[in-house]
Amino acid sequence: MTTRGPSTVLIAALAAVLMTAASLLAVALLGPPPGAVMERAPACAAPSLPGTTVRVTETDMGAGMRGRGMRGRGMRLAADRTSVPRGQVSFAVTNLGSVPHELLVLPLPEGQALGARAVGADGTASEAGSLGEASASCGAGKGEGIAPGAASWVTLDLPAGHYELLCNVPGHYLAGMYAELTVT
Ligand SMILES: [Cu+2]
Repeated sequence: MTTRGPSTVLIAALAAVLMTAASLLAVALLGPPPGAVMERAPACAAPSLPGTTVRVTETDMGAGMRGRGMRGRGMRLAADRTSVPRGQVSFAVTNLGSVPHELLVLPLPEGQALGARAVGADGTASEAGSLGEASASCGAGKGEGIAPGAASWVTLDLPAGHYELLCNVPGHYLAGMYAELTVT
């Protein structure tokens, strides 16, 4: 059995100090996350995701547009691309608004216009046929809604076709929170 001499202990301690310094240096060099330049610092950001990543931002005008009804509140769902190759598609959703939002991925049948889904008395569209959703604050998949400043993400396997990305928080689809995604 070999015993650790004082020099081995010293080297181990030195290595630990160096590793701590290196991680601090990495934070300093990489700087603040991209979200830091936004008006409101996000509570979290989506991690690196597999496949083609579609970045979705959700906004509402909040206080500045009050009193003009849902449609006048500037609710918007925007994706950074309108077309992706079939296969693994990840959605990284950031809520830049002042109220909770979510993202649903629904097929858009041939001949059906964007934003034209029937909305029930509860202010939501049918979620039948949904391929998936991102509605967990700072998490993947389904949750209780994405809090303002938070992100959510989901990875889906999408065949070629047309899809409608939408927020189905009551009233939000009618207020204009939808966008089209074509998978080729
Ligand atoms: Cu919404």
